Amino acid sequence: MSDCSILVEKVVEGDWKEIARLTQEEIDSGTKPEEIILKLQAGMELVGEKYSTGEYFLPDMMKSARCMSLAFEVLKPVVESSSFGSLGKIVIGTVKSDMHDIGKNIVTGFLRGVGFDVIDLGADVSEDRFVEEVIRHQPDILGLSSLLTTTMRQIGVVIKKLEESGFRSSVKVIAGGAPITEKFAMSMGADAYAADGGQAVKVCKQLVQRS
Ligand code: B12
Repeated sequence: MSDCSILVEKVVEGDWKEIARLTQEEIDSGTKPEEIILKLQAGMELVGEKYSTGEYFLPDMMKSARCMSLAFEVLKPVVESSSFGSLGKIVIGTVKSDMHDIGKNIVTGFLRGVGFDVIDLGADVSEDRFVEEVIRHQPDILGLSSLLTTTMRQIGVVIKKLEESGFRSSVKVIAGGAPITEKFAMSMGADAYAADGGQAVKVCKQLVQRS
């Protein structure tokens, strides 16, 4: 099995020009999309570390983000190709003041791939908008993503707003994102947590069975 090393190298270097072709080659050689995503995610963690230590700056992170997004554009049709009926409805978004959406997009792809109907609100979504969309779409699950320690408490703010609006009991809330742990998600009042797309599929299936 391939270790996706060229692909990871390109993502870490922020060299986006050949990313789409290399990703397609990786798929064609039989590597599972989940495997490719996990490897690329590890590459992005390395980019984050380089940013923390001052080796990389914001433009470097942006170039790597572009690579990751381009790779996922190629992976998306493979991950999302589903012939199942709807398993349930999910509204998902990244919380207010947080622009990170790559992980959320990947989770969305996985959930759609197994047959969930997912309404993606994008990034930087306010608590008011989350509540409005829950009222409008009446989803089974609300997914909240946060990548910054400065925005992770916003998960609790959204859940509190849902409580105040009287809609908390109508929807299960799942939270995720690099700084989020199961313990933290629960302390914010969420029903569930998942660390990645694969786990999110498993947990969301359990959540709809329980409701
Ligand atoms: C790419 C990136 C960016 C890109 C984002 C582009 C985009 N469209 O998303 C850009 C360049 C814009 C960016 C900007 C910033 N960033 Co940034 N960024 C990253 C980086 C390198 C990778 C994130 C990523 O895409 N990872 C790959 C994906 C696949 O992984 P993931 O997001 O974790 O998602 C997985 C899981 O977490 C989970 N998941 C995610 N969401 C959800 C939701 C649900 C419901 C579930 C169940 C699961 C789930 O499943 C996903 C798939 O497996 C991280 C480093 C890191 N270690 O995370 C820093 C990082 C998050 N950024 C950081 C910082 C500081 C910033 C800036 C403040 C920098 C600045 N000075 O401006 C800004 C903030 C902008 C803002 N307001 O949001 C810090 C945060 C530190 C902290 N303490 O909070 C990090 C950790 C880098 C570092 N080491 O310092 N960033």
